Amino acid sequence: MGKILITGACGQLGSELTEKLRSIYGKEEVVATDIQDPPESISDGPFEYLDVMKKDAIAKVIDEHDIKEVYHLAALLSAKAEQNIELGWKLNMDGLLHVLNLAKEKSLDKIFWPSSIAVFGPDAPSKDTGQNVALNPTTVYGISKMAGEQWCSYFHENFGVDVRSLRYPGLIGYKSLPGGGTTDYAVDIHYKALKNEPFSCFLDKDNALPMMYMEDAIDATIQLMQADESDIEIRTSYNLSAISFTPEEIAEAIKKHMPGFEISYDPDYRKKIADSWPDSIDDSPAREQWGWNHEYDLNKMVGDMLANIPKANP
Ligand code: AKB
Repeated sequence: MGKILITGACGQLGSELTEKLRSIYGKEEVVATDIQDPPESISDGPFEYLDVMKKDAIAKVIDEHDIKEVYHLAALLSAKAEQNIELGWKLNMDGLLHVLNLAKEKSLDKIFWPSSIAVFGPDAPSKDTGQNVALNPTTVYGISKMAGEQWCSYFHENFGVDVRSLRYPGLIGYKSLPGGGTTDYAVDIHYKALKNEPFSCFLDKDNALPMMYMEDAIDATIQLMQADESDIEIRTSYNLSAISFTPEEIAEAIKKHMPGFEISYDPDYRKKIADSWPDSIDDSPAREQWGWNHEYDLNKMVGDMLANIPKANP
């Protein structure tokens, strides 16, 4: 088997996925790439600087490292893309199309590409949003994810590219910080609590959003990529769900550990983005077709975050 390439490996998801894939397949088998300097946890294995908007540069890494599988994670998240719409579109679309075309041209084995709950717009049912409801996203990020899903399906249908995808909810982990997302508050809140500082939230207290603990997100990703090709019936992207909570609810869960914790609300432009997304997701196709099951609920996640952030940041 050839090696695995990860783009956007220094990001919140990328850094955890790099570690996990290296622990499964061996350090030398997983080539991490990014445009930023790698943290130590990534630079202790193969690393290349790579701008995914340059197709030739991606092709060179694929050839030089005998790559057969790509986890293409490099992207601008929702809040950042809203502030730089041209870059949001260019990075998110060009990067994906380059990877899909290279998968076709070089007969790569498998591609993973993350979609998001951002594909849904305000007209989708807000509770238990199903797999096949209308997608009318109102953010640049959401539009890029919706178009990307259709490209994945197109390359699978027409060129046999084995591309697999998940619509991630907001991801919460203690090993690295997210950057530029609307769901980032749910990570930052733990850091403030541990510093005994009050937290000012950029969403309203009742802005419910679908969320997931990073351990679950990594398990889902590996499970999807290891599933038999015949079990993968959806080639756009699978709904994926674990928990759903409001800022007020996560603050209450933190207060169980830190009774003095204080939260206040100062909604900004990100509230409009959150308002356009579902409150919760129905992911039954993922559960039925390849056995997905989450492990962490809100309280278990908060307890784990509060226990592990100090260990990860000594
Ligand atoms: C974001 O907030 O932009 C991301 C996402 C939900 O895709 N975390």
